[in-house]
Amino acid sequence: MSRSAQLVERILQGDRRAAARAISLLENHAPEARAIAEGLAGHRGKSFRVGITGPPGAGKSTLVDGLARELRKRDRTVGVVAVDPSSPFSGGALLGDRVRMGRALEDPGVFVRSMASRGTMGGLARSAQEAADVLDALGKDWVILETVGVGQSELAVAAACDVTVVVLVPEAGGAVQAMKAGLMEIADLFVVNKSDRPGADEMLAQLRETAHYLDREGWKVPILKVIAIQEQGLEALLDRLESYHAWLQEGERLEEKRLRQAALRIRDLVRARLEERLWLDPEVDAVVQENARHVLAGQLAVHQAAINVWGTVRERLTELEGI
Ligand SMILES: Nc1nc2c(ncn2[C@@H]2O[C@H](COP(=O)(O)OP(=O)(O)OP(=O)(O)O)[C@@H](O)[C@H]2O)c(=O)[nH]1
Ligand SMILES: [Mg+2]
Repeated sequence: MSRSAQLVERILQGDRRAAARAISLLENHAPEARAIAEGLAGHRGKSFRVGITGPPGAGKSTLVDGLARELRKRDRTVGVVAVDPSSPFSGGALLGDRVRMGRALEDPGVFVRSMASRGTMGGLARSAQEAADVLDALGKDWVILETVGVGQSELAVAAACDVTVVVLVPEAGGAVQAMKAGLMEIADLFVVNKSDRPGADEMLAQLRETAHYLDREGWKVPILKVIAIQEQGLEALLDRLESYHAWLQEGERLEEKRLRQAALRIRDLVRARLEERLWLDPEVDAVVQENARHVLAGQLAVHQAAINVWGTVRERLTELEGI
């Protein structure tokens, strides 16, 4: 049996160290990464995947910690992938998250992993979902992915889950701010955290008005008042998440949602690989540079330059090795 196959075997038996190791190898695009991903392919889809996102400091980690403990009370095991935008480190939980998620971490039924969003070469969504795949294979009933809701790749992490929870706070500038950040489109459920602070009820009212227009194929997007730090509203939140899970499992909803997401993951990977291959290819780059000079000299419209580059791209594509 190959080393990757052994690692996958150990993950399937619930070996946490093997899981941690596999996540690192996947994250670093190690030579074994592809074999591990292939080994895991037949073992995904069992866990309920929850994306939690929102502005920096909204209380997401505090909420995840509370949710994890609440889930444990209901006898569910939990995996957490926390994407930290500020951290240049990767591998293992970071000190900050260790402190904030302290209580949940002591429980063997909970597995927490932090990853840095820097240096993932635009493949953040992929790395995070692959880490979630590992925790899925490890047998965690729920896998929660926490990302800060800034930037497309961070939003993509949360949007690629079975359910997306958007965490807002009273002082975040209300629903308008959330709309601008692209959070409205991806939310299946809103949490107004830090509801111990002034302005919480206004925020709730504003959100209710806006969320009224949201269309989620018949799912009415709930808006919940939470004080994560006092563990208030967590049971209600978990109840709603369970309802959403049950709703998804009616008919083909879950399957269809996952199918759309799998298609997105495939497109995303092909696009990333294409760009890596093409824009780093010296021949293509030379044509891009040459055309850029012509554009600057007023000899070419950008559109025409793109057509020229496209010609070279088509030729090079047939010569480049596969992904
Ligand atoms: N007043 C109040 N403070 C809270 C609440 N929940 C979390 N906090 C505090 O808000 C701060 C940020 O909490 P985190 O859980 O780290 O927030 P986060 O969204 O994970 O932060 P990033 O991951 O850095 O974006 C901490 O000081 C928490 O103690 C709450 O319900 N009320
Ligand atoms: Mg956090």
